[in-house]
Amino acid sequence: MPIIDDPFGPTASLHRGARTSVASSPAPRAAGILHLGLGSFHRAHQAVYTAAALRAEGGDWGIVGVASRSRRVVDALHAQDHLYAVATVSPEATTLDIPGVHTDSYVAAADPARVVADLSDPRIRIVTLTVTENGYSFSPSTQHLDVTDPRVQADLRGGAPMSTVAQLARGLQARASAGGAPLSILSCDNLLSNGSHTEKLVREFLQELPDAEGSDVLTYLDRAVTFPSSMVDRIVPSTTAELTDRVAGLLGVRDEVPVPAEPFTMWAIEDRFAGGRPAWEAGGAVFTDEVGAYEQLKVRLLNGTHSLIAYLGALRGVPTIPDAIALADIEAAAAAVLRGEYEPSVTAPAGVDIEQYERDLFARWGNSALGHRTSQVGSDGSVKLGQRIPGPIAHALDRGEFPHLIALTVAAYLACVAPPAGFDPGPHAEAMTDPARERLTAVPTRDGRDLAHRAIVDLRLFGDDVAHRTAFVDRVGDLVDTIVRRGVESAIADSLAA
Ligand code: CS2
Repeated sequence: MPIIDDPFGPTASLHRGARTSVASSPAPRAAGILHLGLGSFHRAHQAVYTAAALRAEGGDWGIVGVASRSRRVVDALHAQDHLYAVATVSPEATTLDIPGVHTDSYVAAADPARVVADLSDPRIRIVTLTVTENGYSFSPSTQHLDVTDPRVQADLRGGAPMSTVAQLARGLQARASAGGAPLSILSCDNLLSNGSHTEKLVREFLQELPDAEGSDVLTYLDRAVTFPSSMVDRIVPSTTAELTDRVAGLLGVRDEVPVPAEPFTMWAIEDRFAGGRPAWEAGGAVFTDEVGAYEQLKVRLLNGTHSLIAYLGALRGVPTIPDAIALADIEAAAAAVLRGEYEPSVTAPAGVDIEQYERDLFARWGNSALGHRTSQVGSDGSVKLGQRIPGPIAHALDRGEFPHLIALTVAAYLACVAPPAGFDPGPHAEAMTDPARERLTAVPTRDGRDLAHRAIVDLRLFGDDVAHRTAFVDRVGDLVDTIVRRGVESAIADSLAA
């Protein structure tokens, strides 16, 4: 039985013109949150917690959702009174929840000045971000704002800002001039220390501006703006036509933009909000001083292992994460990297039972009803792996141990997105998008070691420390050669036996 869980009562139609009325239009109320990155993850995570907070305590915490470029979700949301369904999917059941918390939405690329104007509006007290690891204009090689990025350069010259960091910086300037109301900027992306990371990049952008432009706003930042860190967790695959049809069947009306998600959900947040916050704990969010420990646990154990499963799965020719983890050698490799190479590098936050957490991970990856694609998890590996692997590599090598399965993760990643001449990684690898693809393939490489050197040392994809770990770089190269010459099964067997 679907649960249609609507905070505002069943009064209106989800879709204009639909015959059946099953969900509501939210009661008119003001927005207090501006969200940048109106993708599926935000709609199945922060929106659901905000709905629970509004149900519990009310408050002017409606969300204005800003999509970066695509009109698809924004147009559909306007046509549906900003209502959509979150389908919680497991092999046992599909249940529906309609958050109904968005008051408006628009596309930043079409209206960048509006982002700045909204950021300067004192009624907005929180800006949340889900712009992906790739959306922060961060250079792993310098560990600073990527001032060589043409978009950042254009944003520094002035005009309507197109990059997220510039939108925040320009919005903060406008807010400082408009009275400087307190504001919190809350990153909800899978980055370690995502709050201080965002703050650092915004400040670096402002420091690049001529003095007169940058200095007042820096004082305002010190006085009235906070950047709390948060750890977000919920597996949210892309929506498929099959899911859209299934939701239409359950709802009795057509929702063009439903979001599938797993039953598990978690949010750990630092409680440092300059202008108040919704009662997100009503949805189960944990407010804690240990967000760093939660982030490490999640980014390494879940996301790091997820990357391994995705690349090995794609090379084995399987379309989804549950298909991949069902293969005995991939399951063994996942268990080995998780327990032997990631777990030793983390300290569990108080109250988290790490063994239970790990058992849950295998059940979550195995959720066959979700259909999470290997190509989705494998996309943007150049930026994702930079968050997931450097700490655990250093931790293992400094203790005299060798992270063979992390080396295999990187080798499989390279075989997928920069396949050596004559090697066909298959359709799921080809479907992976990655901002470093062109740089990786621009120069032909002689063999695996040459490719690993180009990625890790020349391009510094995973930062400075990994670039100096020569034995690791060579091992990655040798594993690329094994994948190409003897197949991914051999590379997995070699890594497990090492
Ligand atoms: C995944 C994450 O795509 C990926 O890289 O590892 O999106 C993962 O599903 C989420 O972080 C789960 O919270």
